[in-house]
Amino acid sequence: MKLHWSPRSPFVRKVMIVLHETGQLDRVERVRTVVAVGTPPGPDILDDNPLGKIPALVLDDGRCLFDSRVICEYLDTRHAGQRLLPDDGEARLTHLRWQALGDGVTDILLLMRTEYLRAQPDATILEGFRRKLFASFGRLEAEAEQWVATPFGLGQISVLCAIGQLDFRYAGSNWQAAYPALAGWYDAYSQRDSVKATAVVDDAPPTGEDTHSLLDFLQIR
Ligand SMILES: N[C@@H](CCC(=O)N[C@@H](CS)C(=O)NCC(=O)O)C(=O)O
Repeated sequence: MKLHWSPRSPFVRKVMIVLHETGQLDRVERVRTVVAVGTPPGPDILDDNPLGKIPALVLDDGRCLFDSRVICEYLDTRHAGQRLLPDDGEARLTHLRWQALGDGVTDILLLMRTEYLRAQPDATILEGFRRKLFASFGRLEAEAEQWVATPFGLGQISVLCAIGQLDFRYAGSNWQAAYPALAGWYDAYSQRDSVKATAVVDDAPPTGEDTHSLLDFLQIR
């Protein structure tokens, strides 16, 4: 199988964590694919994923799976260990709910940075992102204890990738001070081999971009 991949993508990271956790790393060939909202996608990705996004997983029969949710669920049916997304019932709903929240936070972080880096960012749009982020982190904090009690799975993986993205692009935000239960949980789960091995890395040349005023705006210093 061929995975459209980048070391910078939090959504690709979800897939990489699942591959690690389920012992399937050697089933996938990673192909570096560069995408960005501000850059029109080329045929390298569009031929496989018409939405022009990564991750995208090309199966051996030529079909392509996207997005990360579909890929992770597919991979989870291809191993003999404990399922990361339980088959049915309350446990499945719990993981799907957390996945939606984690992925939603990641989406906001990506969109917020895109807006912020525009020549004239729209203050109203940024304010909307800010409120949604605070509300989401409040919800994550309130539910952090339940995650320890729930077997590790896709829900926790999505939330880990969302928080990893905050740390990656907004290092120094000091979110841990405002959300201590979440921080404790995050620290503990960050020790997993799959999480350590997939930390997001920026291999692009430095842009001189300054996110400090955005950190002030977020007021989580
Ligand atoms: N819902 C999608 C989101 C994927 C996504 O937004 N990926 C980013 C990279 S982290 C991307 O491809 N951005 C390029 C674009 O939106 O055109 C998923 O879960 O895979």
